[in-house]
Amino acid sequence: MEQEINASTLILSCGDITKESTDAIVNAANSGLVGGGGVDGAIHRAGGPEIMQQCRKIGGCPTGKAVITTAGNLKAKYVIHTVGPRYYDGTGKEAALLKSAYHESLKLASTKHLKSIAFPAISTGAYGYPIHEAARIALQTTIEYLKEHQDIQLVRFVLYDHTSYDIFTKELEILLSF
Ligand code: AR6
Repeated sequence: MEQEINASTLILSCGDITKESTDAIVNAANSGLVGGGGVDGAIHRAGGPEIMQQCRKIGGCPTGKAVITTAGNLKAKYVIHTVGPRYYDGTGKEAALLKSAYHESLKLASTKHLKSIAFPAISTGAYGYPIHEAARIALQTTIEYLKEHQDIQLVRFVLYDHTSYDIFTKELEILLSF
């Protein structure tokens, strides 16, 4: 699914984010930046050791913030590592922290003058965030950002499976209907 938002294009697609050739791809990392499973493991495996070397130098990233490294052997130029919240019961700061993870990643892309960025569905794997709610927060935050900033031309959400893709598509349709 593709949608123009102000001066930018928002695309939902299904696949493996490590294959993306956007200026940056976003990693769903942990606060130690020590690597792990899921999309984090896939990015480090495909990108090679240079990414981890830079992560070690940076030393960590608080939940809701973002840092940037090279993309090593990947097609993308940079990896933006952000840390989404672990989901407990939704009564804490989960929503605010997930929103912040997307917002800080977009801000970092703007600071680095990047024109395109690809996101996975942050926090919806090992961190257990319910996917409908996570999709709404991801899309709402991105749409708000693109309405306020014209510098990023393309934002892609790369969903790993068809169920996630369908949920993101439905949530985007709902948000656009308002
Ligand atoms: N491309 C796109 N999406 C992917 C890929 C891929 N190659 N692989 C998995 N996903 P997760 P989190 C999807 O667990 O929940 C790690 O161990 C996956 O289906 O990667 O934020 C870190 O080190 C899911 O929808 O990230 C942290 O410790 C989404 O990516 C912790 O997991 C996010 O799942 C972070 O947990």
